[in-house]
Amino acid sequence: RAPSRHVAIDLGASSGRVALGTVQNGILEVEVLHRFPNGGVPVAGGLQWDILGLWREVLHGLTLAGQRGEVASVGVNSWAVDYGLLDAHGDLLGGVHHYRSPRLDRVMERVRAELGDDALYGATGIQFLPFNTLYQLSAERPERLAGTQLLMVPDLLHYWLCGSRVTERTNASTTQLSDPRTGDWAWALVDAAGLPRSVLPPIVEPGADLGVLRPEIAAETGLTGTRVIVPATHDTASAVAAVPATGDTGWAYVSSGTWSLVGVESPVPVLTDAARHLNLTNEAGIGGTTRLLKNVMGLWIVQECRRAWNADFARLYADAAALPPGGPVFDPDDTRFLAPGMDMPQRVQAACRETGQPVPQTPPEIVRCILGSLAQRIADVLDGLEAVTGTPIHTLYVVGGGSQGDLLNQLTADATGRSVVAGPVEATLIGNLLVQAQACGSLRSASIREVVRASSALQTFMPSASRHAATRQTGTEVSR
Ligand code: ADP
Ligand code: LRH
Repeated sequence: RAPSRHVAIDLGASSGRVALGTVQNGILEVEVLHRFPNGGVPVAGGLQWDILGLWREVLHGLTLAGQRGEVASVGVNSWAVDYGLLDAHGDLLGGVHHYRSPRLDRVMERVRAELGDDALYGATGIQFLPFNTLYQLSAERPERLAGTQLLMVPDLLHYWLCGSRVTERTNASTTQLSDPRTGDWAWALVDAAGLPRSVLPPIVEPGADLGVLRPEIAAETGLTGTRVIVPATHDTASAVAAVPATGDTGWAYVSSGTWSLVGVESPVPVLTDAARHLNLTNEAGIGGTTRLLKNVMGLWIVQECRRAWNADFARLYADAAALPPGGPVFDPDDTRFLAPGMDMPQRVQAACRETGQPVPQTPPEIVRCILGSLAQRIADVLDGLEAVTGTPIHTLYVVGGGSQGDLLNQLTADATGRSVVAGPVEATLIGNLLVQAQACGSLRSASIREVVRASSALQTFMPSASRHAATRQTGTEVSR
């Protein structure tokens, strides 16, 4: 059977990539064609994304793909919650605000006081995070919303690629404006929040075919006949789709990058009081599944420290691994860590000092402290997930860029007491590509997870064992 070729565009908060995926005989080969950095741009007291810069990188990646021959489809995923506003002519109005922008100070508190937590959680099942799209829209000047249409970041790029204006269900779920039972917008909540219904585009499922590339894009990139097929456009949903687990229960995942998204897959949304008290979220997954998970602050804290020190990741992680076990831990989900800042190392030190613990001094000590704290927090969230679902978790699958960190993987195995299976690193790209391939009929009867398992190199970390006990399993590496 002829190979089927697809292009995935994965925009993460810290970097983006464009990759070519080839599916043949139940195996996926991924070639990353183009990588580029991403991050917030401070502007006029706020923080925005360089959306046009990202678009230029995407076009460059697509041109590289076009040089490789025929491509059946292309699809974009990105981080959640952020959006652009289009005017009646389809022009982007202003920029795309970053979810860490200070413009959101105390907006969530106001909306929660007005609408009530029961109504908000009951309608959406989404965790209270200050940057959810609901609060971002509530922070907009009303006249900016009048007569405009919202497109989430991947939807905006799909629009620029092919002209179609829709949003996709997994990312729509992160807005805290959609109903997990119907998959449609939670209209009563939209009305109660005073948002014009016309702002919200129709929702489509992952795998929807949006049509061919605009003629000028096809000509520019050499991708003639290529269709835009919507993946799970929320990066975490694509990553979870590519978790190499077998069976439906008994396992959890961490999608590890800028954030550590810790959760389980559930056949139905879990909107119980217990879930709400733990502030668990019910984001949409592929195939009608629910991603019952929690945002843990993740490697963002290390990223900001690295920026402050102007240091190299590999060196920091190697030096941190050489330190003796133990040491101080803090709560990484404290909101003090949310905003960017060159004082991130001092924030970590203050959190240790305030809880009467030894204060880490050197960069490796601080990194070690952050990783130990993340591992402990992941363990706490797993206990909460077990309590809420009533189902024991024995294996933890860690996917994403952070799964390359042996030290964090071992600390996570130790803190959770579960075996940790690390990889694939590019789970988001893989999930994106395989949803497209499935929509094109190229997987035949194989499930996405079967293809991932057959195509990935994984590494297992056992609790309390030394780091040298990590065992290699067979498989092929994703090329970098
Ligand atoms: P995002 O999609 O949120 O931008 P990624 O999945 O690309 O994030 O992961 C980026 C993170 O991966 C970085 O913050 C870094 O801490 C971690 N990382 C990258 N390379 C390595 C490595 N060799 N060892 C350990 N961690 C790494
Ligand atoms: C990870 C992520 C996460 C969201 C956050 C805003 O990249 O999509 O799932 O909560 O960004």
